[in-house]
Amino acid sequence: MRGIIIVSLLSLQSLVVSSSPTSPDFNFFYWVNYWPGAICDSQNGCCPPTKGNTASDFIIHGLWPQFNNGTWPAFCDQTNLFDISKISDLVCQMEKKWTEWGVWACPSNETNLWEHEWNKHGTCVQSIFDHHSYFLTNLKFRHKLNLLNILIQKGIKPTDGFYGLDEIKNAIKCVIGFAPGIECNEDVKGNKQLFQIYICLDNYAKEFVECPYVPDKSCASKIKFPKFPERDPLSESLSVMSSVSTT
Ligand code: U2P
Repeated sequence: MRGIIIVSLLSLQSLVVSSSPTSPDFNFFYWVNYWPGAICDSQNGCCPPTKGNTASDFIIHGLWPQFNNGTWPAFCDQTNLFDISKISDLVCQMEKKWTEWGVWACPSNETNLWEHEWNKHGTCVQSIFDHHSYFLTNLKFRHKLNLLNILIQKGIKPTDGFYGLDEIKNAIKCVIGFAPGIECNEDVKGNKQLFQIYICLDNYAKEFVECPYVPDKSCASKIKFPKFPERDPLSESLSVMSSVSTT
């Protein structure tokens, strides 16, 4: 009798193991947000999102699977490319938090960035996410973590002032427990400035973790936190180059 119970338990266990989702074949995630001001003042102008929010804030770039050695998979599945119909209930939220501030093409195309992020990164994480859960996970973290507020609370404001790189990292570490990676670019005068923030998540994108591989993204020890692109009070549009390709 006891033998039968043990055999049944073992077969039940193998059933559970074989029916659970496959485990991730990458090591962790970068969840990356960018600061539009650093795009616009690196080029003397930029193209604001045509729809959605242009309030001063960080914007989602994407959720990127990573390997511990600093490399990453990309464009893993040509058979399941971006399909907006699978995320139609999320579009309103994405228009607020996940927009594209273009520098090359105006007007910027609302869905370009979403399509690119799914095709490049989302197709590599299908062991844990489908279309909907990939985009929803980004939005959930965006609601959970207000990076601009975290910095402002520590006196780090987007007013073209300079702040210590460690000061910025520590402000975020105080809240999530782990230092983020910071990517800089240069303004037109050559000043290094805050461009993107890399938050590390475990390989199921559930928890913040210590970055297994810290991206070295060309910052200086003091970096500029650029202003958010300003509105043109006359046209109600942003004072950038949005008129270029609409003519
Ligand atoms: O660096 C260029 C682009 O490659 C992707 N990337 C970069 C670094 C990294 O550690 N992981 C990673 O995925 C990003 O892809 P994107 O979605 O922007 O095309 C990054 O911008």
